[in-house]
Amino acid sequence: MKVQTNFQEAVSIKDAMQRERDRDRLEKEHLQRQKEALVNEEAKLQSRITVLEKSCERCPVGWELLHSCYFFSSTETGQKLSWHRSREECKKTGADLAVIDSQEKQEFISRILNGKRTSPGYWFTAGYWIGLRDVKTEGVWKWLNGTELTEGFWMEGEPNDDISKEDCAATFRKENPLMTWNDAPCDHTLKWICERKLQP
Ligand code: 2F8
Ligand code: CA
Repeated sequence: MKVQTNFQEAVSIKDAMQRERDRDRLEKEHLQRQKEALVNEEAKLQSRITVLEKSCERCPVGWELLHSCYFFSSTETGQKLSWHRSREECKKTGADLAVIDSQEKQEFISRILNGKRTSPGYWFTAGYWIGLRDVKTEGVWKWLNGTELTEGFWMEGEPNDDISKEDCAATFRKENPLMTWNDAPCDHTLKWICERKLQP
């Protein structure tokens, strides 16, 4: 009888231990999954920190980094200025109007503009001045750094020197990121994009 009781006790202890082992196994798997999720999350946060640190270290707050720092004048205030006055505003911050002399920069700027809300009114009132003009010789477009335009990202039919008065270039929020520029009269008022070189 005693042997029988001992045997039953041993069986129930074994069952209990087995159940405990199964619970531990499930708990371990659950913790393993949680650990993997946390490791993933940590990697994502770390890469976000790296991007933010890179940009904060190198550009002032509110400026965007792509080789240089870029500033887009405020959509909130809606302030618009002539090309020259816009340039003066950039200069006050140690910058100048943006030189968009590569497809990479053009796509970067278009992506930022496409993330902004559309302004009401005619499309040609909602652009941003850039550092490009053809004041010296009509049709010869020069960047503010003195180089001549080689690759332009003009809208269809532009530049057209409308009413023979359009010597300054602006970029707009357009669906096609590679066709966003228009030439406009330099005293037309628009927002602006400044570019500040990174300190070496
Ligand atoms: O149709 C294109 C034409 O649209 C406007 O004129 C109606 C623009 N004007 C200004 O930006 C001030 C022209 O530059 C543009 O070519
Ligand atoms: Ca035009």
